Amino acid sequence: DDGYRLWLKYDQLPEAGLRKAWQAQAKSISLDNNASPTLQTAAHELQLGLQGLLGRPVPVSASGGKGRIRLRVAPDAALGREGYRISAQKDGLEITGPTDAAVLYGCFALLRQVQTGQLPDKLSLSSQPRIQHRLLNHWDNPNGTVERGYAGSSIWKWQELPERLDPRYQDYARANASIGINGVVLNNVNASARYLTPEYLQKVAALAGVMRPYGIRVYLSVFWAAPKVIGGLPTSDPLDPKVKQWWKARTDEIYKTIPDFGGFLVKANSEGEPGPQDYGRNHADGANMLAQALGAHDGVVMWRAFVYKANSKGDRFKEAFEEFQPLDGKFDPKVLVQVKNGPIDFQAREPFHPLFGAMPRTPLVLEVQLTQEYLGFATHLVYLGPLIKECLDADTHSQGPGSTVASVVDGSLEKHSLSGIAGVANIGSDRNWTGHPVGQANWYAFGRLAWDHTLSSAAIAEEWTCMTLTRQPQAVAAVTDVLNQSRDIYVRYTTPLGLHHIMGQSLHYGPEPWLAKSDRADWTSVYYHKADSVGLGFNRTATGSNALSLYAPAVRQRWGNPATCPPDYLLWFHHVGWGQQLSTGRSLWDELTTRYYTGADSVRWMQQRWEQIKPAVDAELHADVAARLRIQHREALWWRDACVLYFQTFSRRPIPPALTPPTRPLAEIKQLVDIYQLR
Ligand code: BDP
Repeated sequence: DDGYRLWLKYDQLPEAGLRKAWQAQAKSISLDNNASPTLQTAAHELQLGLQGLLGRPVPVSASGGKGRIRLRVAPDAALGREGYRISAQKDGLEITGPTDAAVLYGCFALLRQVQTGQLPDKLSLSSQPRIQHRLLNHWDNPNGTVERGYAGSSIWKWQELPERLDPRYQDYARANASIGINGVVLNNVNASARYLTPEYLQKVAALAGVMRPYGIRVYLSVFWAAPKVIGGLPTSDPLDPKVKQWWKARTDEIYKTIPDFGGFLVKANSEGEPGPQDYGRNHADGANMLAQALGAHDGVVMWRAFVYKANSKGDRFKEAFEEFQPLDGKFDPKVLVQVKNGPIDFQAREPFHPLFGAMPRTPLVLEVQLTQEYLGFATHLVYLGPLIKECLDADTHSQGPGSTVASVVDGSLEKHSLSGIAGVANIGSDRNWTGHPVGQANWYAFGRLAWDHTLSSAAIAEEWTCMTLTRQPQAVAAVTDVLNQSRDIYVRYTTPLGLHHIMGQSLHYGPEPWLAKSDRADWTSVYYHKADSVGLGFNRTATGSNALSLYAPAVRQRWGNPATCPPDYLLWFHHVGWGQQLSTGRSLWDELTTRYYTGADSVRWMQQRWEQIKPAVDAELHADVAARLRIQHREALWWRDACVLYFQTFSRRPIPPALTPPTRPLAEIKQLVDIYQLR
C-alpha cells in the first residue's frame, strides 16, 4: 500500500455477513436523468466506493427497484445549504439535501458507515456543517516549491496548466469533498502577483473546473503591491481611485473566467510583505477596498491577522491584538479576519489567540497549521486532532462561561452569518500526499472538525484508522492510543510546561534554545524562554509584558496566578523559580527534566505499540512508520539532551536521581544542530 488512496481505500469488506447486509441495501443507485455534474459525481463516488467495499457491481440508473439508493435534491429547512439526510424508505435508502453538494456529502457519509463496519439496520443520519467556509490554504509557489512543505513539491503543475490536468487534481478534490472541505486557496500567502495575470487566471480556471463538481471553490492569495508590480500604477494605496479601479477590473476579470471564484486571502504588512500601512492606511482600509472590488460577486476577503512589527520593543504576543482589536466594527461585511490558533506562531502548544472573543463585530477565521512546521515536519508522528480541539474548546469567557473559540469561529456566539476555518495544508506530490503516513490523519481530522467541531479528536482518530489502516479491534485500539497521545508526547520532549519558540533558526527543526542572535530579537529563543539564574519563562503578568490583560478577566485570573495556571501553559505567562514547587508536587527544574525524559521515553512506547500491530496493517506502510519512529526517537533524545543540558547551565541543579544524565556534552549537541541546519 503506497498510501495514495488515503482514507478512500474501498477494499472489499472482509466480513461476509456485513457485505451481505449492505448488498441488500445497495443493489443500485438511482438518479434523475438530468442530474447536475455534482450529482453525477456523487453517484459515481458512491458507486466506486460500494463496488469496492461490497465486491460486486452497483449500477447507476434512473429507475430503481427494491434495494436502490436514491439521490435526490430536496429543500430541507433543517439542513442549511450543505447538510444531508440519509433515511430508510420503503424501497431502499435515500440520500437527500438541499443542494447537490449536500447530497455528495451524504454519499461520502454513507460510504463512511460501510467502510467503518457499521450495519445498515435502521439507518437514519443527518448532519450539517457548523462552519461555512472550510478551507485548505496551500503555501505553494509558482515554481513548484511549497513554503514549509515537507511532502515533496507542489501538486499544482503550473507550467502544464491549463492544457494538462494531472489526475491528482481530481483525487485531491475527492479526498477533500469526502471530509467536507469546500474551498482551496491555491497559492502561498507570501504571494506572487502573477496569479492575477490573464495567463495564470486560465490556469486557475482549469483547476476550478476540476474542483467544481466536488463542491470546492478556489481562492487566491493576493500580493498587495500587484497594482504597482503588474498593473503599472505608481502606487498601491487602497484609497487611491486608480488602485480601487484596478482591483475592481481585475476582480471582474476573475469572475468572468471563474464564475464561482471564492475570494481573496491576504497577508499584508507582515514579515516584509507590502500592505496598506505602506501608505499610512490600516488593515481595514485595505480589506474593505478589496471587499468593494468584489462588489456583487459572491466572494469574501480573508484578511490575516498574523502581523508583528519589525524591531518592536514590546511582546510579540500582543502585536496582532493591538493592531486588529481597535478595528473591530470597521470591516466591510464581506471581510473575515483570519487568526492563527495561538498568539505566536503554530507552536506545539499555545494558549488560544486573545483576538478570539475580542472582536465581536468581525467574523474570525481560525487558521491552524497541518504542515508540521514546528512539530517535526513529516518525520515525527504527531496527530493534530487534540491540538485543534484544544483551541476550539478553549473558553474565551468573552460573553461569560461557555464562550468557546468554536462558538466564536462558527459565528454562533456573536451571530455572524459568515464563518470560516482554514488549515495550512500538509500536502505535496509525495506518492502518499503527506510524507508521513499519519500526516493524512491531520488532513482528515481538520476536515472532520471543520464540518463538526463537536466531534472528539479520539473518535476521528478511530474513524481514520478504520478507514485507512485496519479494522482489527486490538490494532485500532493501539493505533488510536498512539495517535491520541502523540501530540502531548511531542510537547514533552520539545517544549514542556509552556516553553515555546526554542527551535532551530529559520528551518524550525530541532532544538536551539541557546539561539540569541538573529535578524530580529523575536526570532531568537532566549527572547521567549528568558532563562536566568533565578528561573525560566516569560512573565506576561502585570509585572511583565501584561499580555494577559488581553484576555477576559476570568481567563486572566486563572492563568495569571501560577498556582492556578495549568502547568501546560505555565511558562507562557510566568517566570518561575527553578526551585519553585509546582502543582505537580515537583520543583520546576525536576518537573521540566522529568517531562523531557518521559517525553523521549514515550517515543519508545510509541514504537512498541506500533510493533504490536504489525500483523494487522500493510507491511510497506508499517515499515515506513516504524522507520520514521526510529528517527523520532533519536531526535527526541536530541531535544531532551539539548534542552536539559542547556537549561542546566542556568539552574545549576542536578538531573533528578531517577533519571540517567545525558552522556554527551552540550557542545557536541550544538554541533549537531549545525549539521542538521546545513549552515
Ligand atoms: C510562519 C512561517 C512562514 C509563514 C508565516 C505566515 O515560518 O513561512 O510565511 O508563518 O503564516 O509560521 O505567514
